[in-house]
Amino acid sequence: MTTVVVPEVMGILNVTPDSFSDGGRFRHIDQALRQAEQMVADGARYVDIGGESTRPGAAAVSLQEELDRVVPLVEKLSTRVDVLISVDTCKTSVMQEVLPFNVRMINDIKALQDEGAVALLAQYSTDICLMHMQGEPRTMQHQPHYSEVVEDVSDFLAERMAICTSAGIARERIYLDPGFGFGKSVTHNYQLLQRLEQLHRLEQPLLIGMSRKSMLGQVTGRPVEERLAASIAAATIAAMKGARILRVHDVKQTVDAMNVVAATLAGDWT
Ligand code: 7PM
Repeated sequence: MTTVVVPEVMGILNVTPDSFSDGGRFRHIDQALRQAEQMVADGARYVDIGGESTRPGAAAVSLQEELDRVVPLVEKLSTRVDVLISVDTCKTSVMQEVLPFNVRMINDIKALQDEGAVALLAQYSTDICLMHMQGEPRTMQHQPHYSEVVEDVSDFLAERMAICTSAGIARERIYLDPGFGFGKSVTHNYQLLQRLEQLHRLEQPLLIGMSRKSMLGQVTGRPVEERLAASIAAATIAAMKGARILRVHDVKQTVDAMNVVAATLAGDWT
């Protein structure tokens, strides 16, 4: 039997009422727990919990509101569901409240740039995802500009990683993410996907999120609720280019695709 590595699947569990594709259906904890259980049954290794909408143009969520949405869910999930918990936040005070629970990853679209975030994470052993974003969520899609997008994203991630390791965060804890859709034109996104391998030069595992994003809507002409096939294509491409974790809405279908990738890479089925 040949063993091959295909990406782990991270299911997106959004607890924001204005989440762009789930319409706030998971506002209630019980529903969120059931959703997490289903994701595990479908083959997710992680669930990613985010209480702040990062939709381009979205209003910022207050700290108290984010805490109210996220902390009780993390607490219950950590004792009741056998899954690795990722918390999607860029606020140091939210990290501080969830880290004492059994959290495996802090997924930060601002790459630990909030004050005190790096120092806080240095005191824990949680994994960290450092994501690239140009600008701020509210305005990031207005005229994104790069001298060379893959180089620029790579340089940013290398710099954030250096700041983390200098503060005492072990390299083994760090995942990198080019941040598809975050301050990028459609062309920038496809240049990043075309040359994803280039990010392996940083020698860290890659976490990739393209599920239902507008880069898929643009090339298919589909609205967000009709982007499953495009999302599976994008996930498969990222897998073939060596991504370690795929952050997705549609866990079951993505896991099926990853089983096809695994059989292909192995040239075998077991
Ligand atoms: C509205 C627009 C709501 C965009 C949500 C989003 C990523 C992430 C998000 C990603 C990592 C989405 C995004 N995307 N974290 N959080 N990487 N690490 O489509 O690509 O889910 S939020």
